[in-house]
Amino acid sequence: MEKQKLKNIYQNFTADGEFKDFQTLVSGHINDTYLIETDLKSYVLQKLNHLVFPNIPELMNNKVAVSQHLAHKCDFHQTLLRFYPTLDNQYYYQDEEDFYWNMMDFIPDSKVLEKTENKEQAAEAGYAFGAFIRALDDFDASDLYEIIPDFHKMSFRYQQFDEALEGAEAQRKLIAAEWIQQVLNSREEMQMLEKLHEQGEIPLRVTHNDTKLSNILFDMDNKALSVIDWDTLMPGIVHYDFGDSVRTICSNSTEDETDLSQVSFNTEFYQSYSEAFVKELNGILTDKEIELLDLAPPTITFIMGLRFLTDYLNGDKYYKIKYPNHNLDRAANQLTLVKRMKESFC
Ligand code: GN1
Ligand code: MG
Repeated sequence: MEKQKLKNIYQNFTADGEFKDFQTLVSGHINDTYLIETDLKSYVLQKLNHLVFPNIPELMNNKVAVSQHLAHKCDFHQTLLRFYPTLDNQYYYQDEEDFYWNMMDFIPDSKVLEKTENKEQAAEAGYAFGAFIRALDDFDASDLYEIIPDFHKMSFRYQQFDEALEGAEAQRKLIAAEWIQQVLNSREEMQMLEKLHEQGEIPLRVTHNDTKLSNILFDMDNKALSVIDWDTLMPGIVHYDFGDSVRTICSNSTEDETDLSQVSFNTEFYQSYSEAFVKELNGILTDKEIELLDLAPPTITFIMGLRFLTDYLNGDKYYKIKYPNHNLDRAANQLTLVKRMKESFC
């Protein structure tokens, strides 16, 4: 991305400071994110992927509404994401190539963790994601636009997988055969949470839907500062957020680890994480929600494996990849982690 282009985009937002320089931030598989340095302060400017997020105006409405809601919560102590409007008073800017941008404050003196290093960090993460859900307990979930319908719905993800399998190149199917078989064998079992949800046993809440470890900013003393990446804020069940957070926080390797013998589940981190999460949500979660928590990590980790595998079979159209079999490697990693989780839970 050239400097002049970013400067032009930055100048369409109503922020203070003269543009000086930028850095590309490595963040996620979907959007392009830049740090903008000005003479006064720094901002995060982000190009949103409109193929993944088809309704950017609604996505921004969700994020701004949540930011405003959280700003009024006296007992919510995280640093809030604050979004900037454009000169046209909208929270997104559409450039000449029809790409959409949004901008927020950069949160200084913060870091992201690639992997959890100790159980104190795991607990800190549990408090952070728990507090985020607690603070949104009185936000009416039906006021949020469903940005990606059926995002964590297993039967929908299986349907996408079935279609991908049907259209996949023979060579890809051959290379991925072991993982395809595992997915085909797990269809019934993996839809348990969805069935319970459909039976009305689990309440609908406002959920973050992308609760990976790297979506928490920590300060230099390893205290959680802020939950970030609000693109997928939607109505959902607590199990989505709990399961997705355990997937990265309680894994001994990253999602990109290709040596599968290194992929294992950290039960000590799981205990610290889940205790903190449940404690933070004391009085909010129902007994049924708590009872079903253990079902969530293998289910949500499986869904990620399924989605990576589907994208591999589709020819890598959804997630950014760094090398040809990247999505397949991620799928193998996640499906292996599911096995390790199930061994631990039994
Ligand atoms: C994507 O782009 P990023 O890393 O924030 C994906 C999540 C996956 C994640 C896997 C909108 O999130 O669902 O869990 O990759 N986001 C979307 O790391 O599909
Ligand atoms: Mg995300």
